[in-house]
Amino acid sequence: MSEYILNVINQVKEKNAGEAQFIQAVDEVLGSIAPVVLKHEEEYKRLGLLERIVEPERVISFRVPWVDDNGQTRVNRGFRVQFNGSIGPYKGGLRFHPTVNQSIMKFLAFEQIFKNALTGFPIGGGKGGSDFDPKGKSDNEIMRFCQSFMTELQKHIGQDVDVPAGDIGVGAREIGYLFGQYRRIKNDFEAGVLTGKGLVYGGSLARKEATGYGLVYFMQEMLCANGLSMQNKTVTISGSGNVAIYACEKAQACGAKVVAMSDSNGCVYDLNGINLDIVKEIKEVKRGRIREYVNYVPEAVYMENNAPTPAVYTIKADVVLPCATENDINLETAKILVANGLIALGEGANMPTNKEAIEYFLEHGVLFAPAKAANAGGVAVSALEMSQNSMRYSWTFEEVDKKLERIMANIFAAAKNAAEEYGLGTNYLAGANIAAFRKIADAMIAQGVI
Ligand code: NDP
Ligand code: 2IT
Repeated sequence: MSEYILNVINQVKEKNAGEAQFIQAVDEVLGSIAPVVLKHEEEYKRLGLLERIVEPERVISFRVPWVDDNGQTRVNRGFRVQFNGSIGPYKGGLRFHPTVNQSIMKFLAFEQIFKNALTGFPIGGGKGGSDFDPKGKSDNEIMRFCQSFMTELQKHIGQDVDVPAGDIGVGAREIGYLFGQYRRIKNDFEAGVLTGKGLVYGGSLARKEATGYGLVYFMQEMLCANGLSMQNKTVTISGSGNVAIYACEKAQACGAKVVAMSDSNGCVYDLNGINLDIVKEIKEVKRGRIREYVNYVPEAVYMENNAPTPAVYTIKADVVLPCATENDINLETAKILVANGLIALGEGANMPTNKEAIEYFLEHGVLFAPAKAANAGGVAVSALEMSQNSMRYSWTFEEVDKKLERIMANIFAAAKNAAEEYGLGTNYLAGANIAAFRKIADAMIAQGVI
């Protein structure tokens, strides 16, 4: 390990005390790029490269007041972290969830820098959101919240400045309200200012499916490179939101059997294979809970979460796709998964696996597909949406899907090649971090000390 890296990690811990998720994300990235840093240590030190890469270019925090259906004024906190714009306009999703705070925003924006670099598109790293809880809110409350949020956010974004999209709690409905308010304030149809838009006003076909499909394309590449495939594998998926649903759809299309999906309360286990139409009906149409699945399929079992291990991870599976939230899998959970015969794990969520669990997986020969590579399909198709908006043209579903498949194969190749170049075997986490870091470092060095 390089002393320079250790010093920077210590500085980050001191300067960002209390920001546990941000420190964790920095530690994971910097902890795995030592082979590159050691080669250029004097230059990087002189240029303060690592000190700059861990400091956001800008953190914006703002008040979001709105009035609920009872006439009561509520106040939430909004954020946009514009972390690194060296390879393009800041790009990254918006998360609406009660746990949102500055640490989570900074970890997500930091991860996004490297993920976006891996896509091959000219997009920098950013993230935003609010501690607003969309659960149980009426459609009108969601609209008023989105309008208030955008009234402030619009000062800081633009199609060549910063381009938000969805994340947890932000889907097509929210993007629609956000886009409407932006257009109204700016009096300008600036289609490329947000991605994940509805298809009738500038959205891209296959954006909704992109993260989940991309995750399975990446898994196919990784399994294939190791003489395996998704065919006939038993799969469990955490979450039942956007990423989880389309990961399930593509896994099933590849001949895998998905036996469980979850939400934050618990999971459903269906030995005959999850009926995805029912999950879509519950989650996309009714905005209900996954436990309702057993009302449609009485043979299925609902398992309530019993801390510390979420129920979905107690089920035997060859392939596990965590698609819910961060730090879902700790060492204890990792041990259960390995004891149950886990072959491969693909991170659809951002940072769902903590450091000890990752180390345990790597030590036990589990093929590990790291988030910033494996879930990059969503932001990659967002970049394709920006391209289509610039051209005032749209590609067919098949065209976008084909491009996505190629992009995911390229990302896997970049992670694999970097891992091999540095003698890291199948450590695709280190490979992805190294491949992305080299690109960001080159761009930052070329642009001088800014
Ligand atoms: P959605 O809001 O559509 O779905 C989120 C899912 O995760 C729900 O099933 C939700 O359950 C569950 N979940 C959320 N928070 C928690 C929690 N604290 N504990 C347990 N379960 C939880 O979000 P997405 O599918 O878009 O996002 C899922 C993950 O994928 C996130 O980590 C996100 O950052 C990442 N991601 C998303 C991309 C995208 O394009 N949307 C792109 C790349 C990564 P419940 O309803 O009970 O809250
Ligand atoms: O984490 C992510 O990559 C996203 N939520 C998608 C970001 C985007 O700009 O499409």
